[in-house]
Amino acid sequence: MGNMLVTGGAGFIGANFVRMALERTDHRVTVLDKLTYAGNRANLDSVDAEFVEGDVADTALVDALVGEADTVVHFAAESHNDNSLRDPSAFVHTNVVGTYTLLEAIRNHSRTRPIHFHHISTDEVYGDLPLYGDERFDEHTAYNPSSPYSATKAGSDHLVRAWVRSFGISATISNCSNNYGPYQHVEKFIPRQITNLIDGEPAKLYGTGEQVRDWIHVDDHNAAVLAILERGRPGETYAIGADTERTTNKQVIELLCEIVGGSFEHVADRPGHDQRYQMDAAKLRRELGWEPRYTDLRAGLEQTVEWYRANEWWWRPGKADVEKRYALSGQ
Ligand code: NAD
Ligand code: TDX
Repeated sequence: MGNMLVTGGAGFIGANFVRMALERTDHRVTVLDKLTYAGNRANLDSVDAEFVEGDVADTALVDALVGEADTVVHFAAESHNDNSLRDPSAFVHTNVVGTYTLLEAIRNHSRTRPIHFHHISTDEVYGDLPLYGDERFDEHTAYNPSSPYSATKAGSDHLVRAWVRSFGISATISNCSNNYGPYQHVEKFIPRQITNLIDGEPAKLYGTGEQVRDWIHVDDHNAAVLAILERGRPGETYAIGADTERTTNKQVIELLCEIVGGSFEHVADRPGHDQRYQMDAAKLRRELGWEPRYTDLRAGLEQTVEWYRANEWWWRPGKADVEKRYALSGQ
């Protein structure tokens, strides 16, 4: 039984990951999370993991925690593009300096025993694709990030590769497409629309809504991360995406309006809005035998809507503030 340190484990994807890792593996899990606005201790209610509140950029704390781990899975990040357009500073701190701090701790402890680092990243590091083509991103696509968020994630990926090549640490990277599912913060596209519609408010579509995201259920993402931890090759990068049928933001909103009931309105567009993301996960499927389980977006959304209906206590407290912030930018 090994010790796994999970950073950002009180956030959306991290908390779902901790639950899955405890169910499917025999690792002991320690979570390091700063509990920013996006982190919620309740996401780990009745979960058998040790919880440490702290910053991934805190050198002494991180070195001590990495010193107890065999595996480190790094989810902690500032994760929302719109916030990075309002104030990028926390993105540089957490996504760049935080990742650097972890890498230095891994380098330090790797001198005396094996330790593996898995870095969770995003398809946004590749920039965007033309709306109407068939191109996809894969592990060989050149980096071309658009927003402060994606630029800091791109920077963190480069740091990981440099620490592998220059210092010989053991690390893997995964770049995943847009996630949805339980425990996602109401600032993000799908939960924002579900909770607006539950409140009898219109869903909010940026600009024309013709942009395309490559939606994947959070459990499919996390199952891929476990497959990489178990069977991935150190030093490698894996693209993660579920090959969901191409769906525009407008079509997602229309689906949600049908499922929850209600209507949508167009609001101000996001500056520099990426047009289309699409991942080619052939390497992950071929080499690690991973397959997504949620292949029907409508069914996945219905299940997610049920979760938000049943867990209003979870999302209600932050909802009004998020909408107040969006209103300031006409969104
Ligand atoms: P989230 O915003 O829901 O959660 C982030 C977590 O990190 C929170 O619990 C927060 O408290 C914690 N955190 C933030 N700054 C910290 C710091 N300095 N020290 C310690 N903890 C800190 O994000 P998410 O959507 O769960 O994303 C998790 C990871 O997955 C991120 O690295 C993100 O870039 C990546 N990712 C997300 C998506 C997506 O669709 N959400 C897709 C691909 C990749
Ligand atoms: O109210 C909205 N209306 C709207 O039309 C919001 C919040 C978003 N949108 C659009 C913008 C995007 O085209 O929906 C799409 C999805 O938006 P977000 O949920 O903000 O996601 P995105 O910017 O695509 O980034 C997400 O996927 C990649 C995550 O937030 C990142 O952490 C991840 O790296």
